[in-house]
Amino acid sequence: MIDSSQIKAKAIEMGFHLVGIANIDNHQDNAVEHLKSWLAAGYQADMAWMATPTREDIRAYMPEVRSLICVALNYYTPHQHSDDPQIGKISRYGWGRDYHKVVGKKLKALSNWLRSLDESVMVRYSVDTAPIQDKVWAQRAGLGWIAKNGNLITRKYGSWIFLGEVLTNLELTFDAPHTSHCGTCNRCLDACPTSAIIKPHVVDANRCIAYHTIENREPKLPQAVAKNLSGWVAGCDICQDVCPWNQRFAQETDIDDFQPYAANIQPQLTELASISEAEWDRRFRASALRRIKPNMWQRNARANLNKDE
Ligand code: B12
Ligand code: SF4
Ligand code: SF4
Repeated sequence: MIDSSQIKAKAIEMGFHLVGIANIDNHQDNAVEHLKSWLAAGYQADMAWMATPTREDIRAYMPEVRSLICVALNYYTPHQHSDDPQIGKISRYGWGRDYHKVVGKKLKALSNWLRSLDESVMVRYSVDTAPIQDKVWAQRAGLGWIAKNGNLITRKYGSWIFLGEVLTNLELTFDAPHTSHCGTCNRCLDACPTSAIIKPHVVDANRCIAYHTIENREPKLPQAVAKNLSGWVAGCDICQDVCPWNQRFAQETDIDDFQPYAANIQPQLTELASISEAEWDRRFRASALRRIKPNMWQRNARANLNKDE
């Protein structure tokens, strides 16, 4: 008999900061309906892959799944962004080593350990690498709540965490879903420079700086976004920076891989505006920022320098 507390203890021993177990049935959170209405409204912009039906049905991804072991890794470091208009802002999530690699390596180790317990154990793991709603399952596993700014906030680390999960056929003891703690606060909605949080919990990617700097492959950014970039060239942390939970509870990570590469903290906009393929390749090795191609860095930097005409 494999015990849930044994699995949780092993996950913590392997370096995960939070772990919880989600039931795959009986949810009252309307997550599928919310996803459907978000897609129907076109808030996924050009991310057509968000509409894959598997995202709405975890059994379509793994028919044998009985439980999800959800984990979080804190990535916060105390470095700060610069307000110098010549310096670009890169989101904290991209400062250090690619989180897919860091979280993925630990998930692989946890999966291998589970498999070694009994030959009947089946596992699949994901860190935003499969069509699974990471935040929804993390809330169901009791790690934190999906907040008004669209991020999962934890009581211990705020929202500066990456999420991942192991799907398994094991029948485990489930944790209770986390309750919400935004209360009457609306700071993130008020602070978003492009009004991308169109109502609490709903982010329209068409307006979101994070979407446009990371995912939009068009040669030009929409005017409404370009003129409100506020220095951001890769992602955007504004709605997390203003959050009182982050201001009170952020704590430095103990994971060396998440310490920033020096060039990512205060990059010169003029350098990025003309970054070459070779320099991009050298600078963003083993980085989640590789998703942003050289021409996108140039576009994002030039828009901040008002040179995109
Ligand atoms: C698509 C995506 C994006 C898109 C869309 C953002 C979004 N909020 O959906 C873009 C490119 C904009 C984006 C940006 C960012 N992302 Co992103 N992204 C994802 C991805 C792939 C899917 C998220 C998703 O399912 N969206 C669909 C919508 C419908 O879901 P939702 O916004 O969570 O909405 C839920 C609730 O809000 C609720 N809901 C919806 N409507 C309503 C209405 C009411 C009344 C209520 C009560 C509830 C409710 O139901 C929904 C669930 O079905 C996940 C990885 C994954 N596989 O899950 C990472 C993920 C969410 N991203 C992540 C990160 C780090 C970011 C950024 C912070 C990066 C940055 N600094 O720039 C920003 C944050 C932007 C923001 N404010 O959300 C992390 C978040 C970690 C955390 N602490 O939450 C994730 C989980 C990746 C990971 N594995 O760690 N992202
Ligand atoms: S990431 Fe930036 S643009 Fe997107 S919702 Fe948050 S504050 Fe608004
Ligand atoms: S700023 Fe306020 S409303 Fe927004 S996520 Fe944080 S607590 Fe919730």
